[in-house]
Amino acid sequence: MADVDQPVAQERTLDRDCTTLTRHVLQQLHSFSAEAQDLSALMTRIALAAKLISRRLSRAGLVEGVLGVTGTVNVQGESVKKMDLYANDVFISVFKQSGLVCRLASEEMEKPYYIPENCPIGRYTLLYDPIDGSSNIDINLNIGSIFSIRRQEGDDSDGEASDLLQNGRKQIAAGYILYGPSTMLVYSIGTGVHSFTLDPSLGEFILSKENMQVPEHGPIYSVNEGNFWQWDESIRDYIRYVHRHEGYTARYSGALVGDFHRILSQGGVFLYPGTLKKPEGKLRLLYETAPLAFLMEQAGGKASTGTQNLMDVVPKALHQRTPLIIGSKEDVALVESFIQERARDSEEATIASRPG
Ligand code: AFP
Repeated sequence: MADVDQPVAQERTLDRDCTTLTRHVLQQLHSFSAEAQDLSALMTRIALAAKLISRRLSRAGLVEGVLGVTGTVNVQGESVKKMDLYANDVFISVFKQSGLVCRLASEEMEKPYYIPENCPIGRYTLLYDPIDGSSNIDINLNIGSIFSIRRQEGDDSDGEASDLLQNGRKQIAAGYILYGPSTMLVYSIGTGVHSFTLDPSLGEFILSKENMQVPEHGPIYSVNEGNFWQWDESIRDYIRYVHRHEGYTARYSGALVGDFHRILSQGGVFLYPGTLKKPEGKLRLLYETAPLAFLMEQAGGKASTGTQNLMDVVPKALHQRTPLIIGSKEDVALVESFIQERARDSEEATIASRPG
């Protein structure tokens, strides 16, 4: 007997296979307006960058010039890997002659990179971390790229890009690429968070999950506990709390994108707090923490510096760092409660120590 459900199942599979990133962006915006076309074109080019980087990574151990360091240090004082430079150039290259992006700002460049031929019409700036978690490259573990798109405000005639020094709510799109067992692209244009998986046989990112929602609470805490004695007492209080209570488990890969993806998928909290030597933490606001905060808010979670909603932080400089506490609402609130408690205690102690 013929299987009557077969055509339906086949139609569903075909529909899923045809939901490419480009089509999805246009569907999300329910429009073919100029802005919708722009966003779709921007995402298509980011996807191309992702495919180029992914292709190079997949052959890293086989070809010359992929693994290892360049021997230089970047603006952050970190040693630059060959893949950092390659990925940085890939993003610049895919936006040349796009007419879309006038400036790109990245972890690897002290100042924004201008594409003069795009600037008269390019209304957008791409902020990105080309390779996040680069210490994982040489040992073949997961790494990522993070991106954020902002509208250019003003003509930036002095080349200072000061319009970028605004809070995270100015982002019109953000996302990341995870180079893991498969390559995934997760993005939001303010209409939820959607994940795509690269189908190597098609060379296309195909929709995996629409409207990802982070659980209200999750079992995972993700933090570098090697910094325990470098943290403020309030963060140590939180860690002691999870050690003493059942139902928590630690996961930390040393690459933010993978750790974030786990929290987004399963719930819990990722922390990179300030340390004694670096009270502002390690992670950069404009192209690491703000884009991830945008995604987490869109997925129903929260991002905080510990004392402020991360989306409200206004940077004073392009490469400014912020502490990061991000994930399920309840878990972020729990970390914040330890910080607030210590702040209250120290305020009371100050008042009590005042003479008379
Ligand atoms: P690298 O790119 O230098 O490996 O740094 C990765 C990163 O910026 C982020 O991806 C990690 O979450 C974090 O730093 C790890 O830092 P620690 O090694 O200090 O835990």
